[in-house]
Parts: sequence; C-alpha cells; structure tokens
Amino acid sequence: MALQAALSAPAISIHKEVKSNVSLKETGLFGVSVSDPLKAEIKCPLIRKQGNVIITGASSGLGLATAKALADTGKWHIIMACRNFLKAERAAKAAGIAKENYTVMHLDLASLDSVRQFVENFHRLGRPLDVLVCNAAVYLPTAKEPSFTAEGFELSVGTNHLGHFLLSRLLLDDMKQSDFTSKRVIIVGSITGNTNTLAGNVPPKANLGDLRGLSGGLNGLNGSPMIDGGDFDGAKAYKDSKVCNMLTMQEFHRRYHEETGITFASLYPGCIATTGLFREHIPLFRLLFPPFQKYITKGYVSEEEAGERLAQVVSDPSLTKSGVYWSWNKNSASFENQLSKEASDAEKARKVWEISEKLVGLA
Ligand code: NDP
Ligand code: PMR
Repeated sequence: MALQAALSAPAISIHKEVKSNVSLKETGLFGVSVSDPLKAEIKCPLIRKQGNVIITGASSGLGLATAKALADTGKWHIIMACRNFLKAERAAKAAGIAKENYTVMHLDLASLDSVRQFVENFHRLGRPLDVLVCNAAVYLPTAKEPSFTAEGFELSVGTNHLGHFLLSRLLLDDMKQSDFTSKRVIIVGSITGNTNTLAGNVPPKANLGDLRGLSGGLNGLNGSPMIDGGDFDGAKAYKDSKVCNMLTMQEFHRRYHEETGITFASLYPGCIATTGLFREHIPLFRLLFPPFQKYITKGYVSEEEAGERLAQVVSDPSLTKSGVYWSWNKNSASFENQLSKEASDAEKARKVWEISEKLVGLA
C-alpha cells in the first residue's frame, strides 16, 4: 500500500542500482536508515524519497527563492552550487531552509578548473543527479572595460554561458544514470535576450553576429571580448550570454532529448527587479527600476513568486516538454513562449555549441 502510494507520487523514483550489500546508512542518500543487516540483504528496489537538484547561484535572488520553494515541499534535496560558501550558508539559514534539505558546495563559474573540481566533489558525495538548474549570472552594465574569467574569457559570457556549458556537459552522464521519473536540465534565459519583445529592443540589443569574437576566445587580445567581434559593452555582453543560454538549451534538446529522455528547458521568470543582479548598476537605476517595472511595464515579479515559477519548471509533472522556453502570463499561468529569430536559430545554436566546446576544452 505504502509502496503503491510512493510510486504514484511525482517526485519519487526507484533507485535500481544500489546493491543489496551496500550499507544504506553509509550512503546516506535516501533518508532511510536500515540498521538490520538482514533487511539490507533483501533484494528489493529502494524508494527514493527526495529528488536531487543542483542550483547554481543559489546564494541570492531567484536561485535562493527556488531552493526555498523546492525545499519546503520536502521532496527535494538542493545542492546549492555557490562561489561564496559562507554567504550561501547564511542565506539558506536566513531563508529557513531545513538543514537536511540542502548542501552547499563551492562552484565558481568564472573558473573552468573550479567547474571541474565541483563535478569531482559532487561525485564524491555519491548522490544521484536528477535536475540541474543553470541559474547564476553576472550583469556588468556600467563597466567601461571588460573583466575576464580565470581562463581569460569576457566575464559575463564566460560565467553565464561558458561556465554553465562546461558544467552541464560534464554532468550529463550523471543525469543519464539517474533513474528519476522526470530528469531535467533548466537554463535560465531572459526576455532581454529576445529581440521579438519590447524589453529586448531596449539598446544595446543582443546580437551574436557571425560569432567571430567567440571564435577568437573573447579575450580582447587577438580579437574582441564580445561575441559579435564588436567593442566591449557590458549590458550587451549579458544579453548575448542569455541568447547563448537559450540556444544551448535547444541544442541540448536536439542532441540528447530523444536518447536520454531528459527534459531541457529555459524560462523567463518575470522581471525580478529587486535582486542582486543589478548591484553594479548606478544607484538611480536601482531606485527607479522596481517601481518602473511594478507600475509602468507591469512586468515585475517578487523573488518569492519567481522562485515558485522556477520550482514549477523543475518539478511540475505537467511541465515535462523539452526544448521549451517558459513564460508566465498575468494570472501566473505558464505558457510556451516564442523565442526571437536569433535565439531560435538552429544553425547558430550548433555553431555556438561547437565553438564553446573548443573554448572549454571538450573538443
Ligand atoms: P542575483 O545576483 O541575485 O543572483 C545571481 C547568483 O549568481 C548569485 O547567487 C551569485 O553569487 C551567482 N554568481 C555570480 N557569479 C558567479 C560565479 N562566478 N560562480 C558562481 N555563482 C555566481 O540575480 P538574479 O537572481 O536576478 O539572477 C538569477 C538568474 O535570473 C540569472 O540567470 C539572470 O540572468 C536571470 N534573470 C533575472 C531577471 C531579473 O529581473 N532579476 C530577469 C530574467 C532573468 P553571489 O551571491 O556570490 O553574488
Ligand atoms: Mg526593461 C514590457 C516591458 C519591459 C519588460 C518586461 C522589461 C524587463 N523591460 C521592459 C521595458 C523597458 N525596459 C523599457 C520601455 C525601457 C526603457 C525605459 C527599459 C529599460 C531597461 C533598462 C535600462 N530595462 C532593463 C534595463 C536594464 O538594465 C535591465 C537589463 O537589461 O538587464 C539585462 C532591464 C530589464 N528590463 C526587463 C528585465 C527583465 C530586465 C532585467 C533583467 C534581465 O533581463 O535579466
């Protein structure tokens, strides 16, 4: 009876690969403690009580709110993949996320070594991986000069796109091995990368051009720090990085959905005008942006509500469609949104994928 109930619950799956002679207490994976060795010898599938989700940049804003929303259901263990360990611990505590529902792990997406180290450390944890959320981002709209990642890529595209590109590629095998009922890779996109919207037409507009800057390594030495090969513009670099995020999601879908059953999706969670994303913007912008979005564009959404939206994309049994860019209407109902011409250009997606593979050392 209990087994039947468990099987019908959406966030529960059966872990097939744990052998009968493994000490369940040692694995610490299932929240079940089997102290009787006789019981451990019984060859039966184990019920996994929680899904495991990695969320990058879960120390603030959307990532933290999503971690909280998922943790509160009791159905998820959240790996908070963050560059500032202490900040993330404090944020989790302050948000009231129960200790047993999260693990903070160090990840600096602006260093490919750190990404590789994170993946190794994750493997040492011994947890299956069911959902990956690529959420972290930086936005440097006032920077006059570019800054760079450890490997010398312009910081916004290096962090938001290339760091996540390597991370998701390295974790794909883990996802393949998971026996979770609905495995998902979610890459957070944005309206501002989509030039088929009013917000996407506020200059500077996203435009990847012919990718000559990306091919040149974005380092500003032998080329340009911008993907299209132009002069540095921090706001454009962010929007370009979001286009790369949305293209990567679709390329993942084309290459891996059928083979793996993994759902690949992106979303625009709404304008969360109060988050740390705008920390580098001028004080006047930070003052006026929230009321502008609340009362003029009406695109504003609170961190809490945006977190509920992303949590929905992670776990809602009705949002399993792959290759989709989700948005929400005024009544907070999700719908499949249309991407701009560039953000849905399959040929560009393939090229971005292939160049990115070379830059991060996968090809
Ligand atoms: P926040 O600044 O609050 O969150 C960004 C997170 O990314 C922080 O936790 C930050 O860490 C982390 N981060 C930044 N750089 C790195 C790095 N090198 N390595 C690891 N983590 C890093 O902004 P939001 O919550 O607003 O942004 C979250 C996502 O939502 C982004 O992908 C953004 O593009 C997207 N988005 C946001 C919108 C908005 O209106 N705010 C609208 C549409 C999309 P730390 O806490 O240490 O700074
Ligand atoms: Mg925008 C429906 C209109 C709408 C929406 C939903 C957004 C979202 N913005 C809209 C319109 C406008 N914005 C208009 C008309 C203007 C000109 C006054 C405008 C300006 C503006 C600026 C200067 N908006 C901005 C900025 C930023 O610096 C933000 C940005 O581009 O960050 C990359 C931003 C945003 N507007 C949004 C959203 C969601 C953002 C920021 C977050 C993001 O895309 O990640």
